[in-house]
Amino acid sequence: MELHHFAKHTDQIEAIIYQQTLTPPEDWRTSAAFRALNPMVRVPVLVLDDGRSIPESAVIVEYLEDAFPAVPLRPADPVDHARVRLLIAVADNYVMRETFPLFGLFDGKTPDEDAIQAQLAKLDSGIGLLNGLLAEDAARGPFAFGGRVSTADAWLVPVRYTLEGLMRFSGRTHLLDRHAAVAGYARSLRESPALARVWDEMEEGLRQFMARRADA
Ligand SMILES: N[C@@H](CCC(=O)N[C@@H](CS)C(=O)NCC(=O)O)C(=O)O
Repeated sequence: MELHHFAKHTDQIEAIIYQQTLTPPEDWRTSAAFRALNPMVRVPVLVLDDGRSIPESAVIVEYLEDAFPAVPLRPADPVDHARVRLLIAVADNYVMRETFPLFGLFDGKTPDEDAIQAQLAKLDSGIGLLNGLLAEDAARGPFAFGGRVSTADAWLVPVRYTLEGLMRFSGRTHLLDRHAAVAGYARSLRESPALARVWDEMEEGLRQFMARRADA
């Protein structure tokens, strides 16, 4: 995933959008050139115009904030910033991380229902934590925190989209029934055209992936 032209964009949200949407070369898992960009052999990787690369989404987001300070997505107040970081930590460590094993579990030829239930319980507990944080701040507006787009939204959009994908993939459409704030975030993010665009492009990416999978 390369972002050669990100410097043309005027704010970080545009750059973050490109982080989400540009696709790496087909052979990225085996390519020596890709390994040189990111020894962890994972996407995303931000490649600067001068060829230097920055892997790891958390590092990329912080770099974009440092490189484009004109439109800050980090709150100036340290306590508010801590809250944004907490949202990110909970979304990443207790929600996103618990979704990954489930895709594998649901994809098995003979799904192990006990293992699925155990993993769904862990995920439900993480979603509950995130839901609590979102609900506490809901009165201030549609976004993750403070009624304006922040770096927390850069995390929350893909996390919420992943939950959407998991519900569709597994047919377990009830996963967010008890978590109204997390469920409703899919609607409220559309108040920002940039966040809506990230969601729509992830949707299109998944559609293409599923079509390729069905053909294979
Ligand atoms: N901590 C990394 C995780 C990145 C990650 O795990 N990316 C997945 C795709 S979403 C990946 O590249 N997995 C390796 C693979 O698919 O071979 C980050 O936040 O950038």
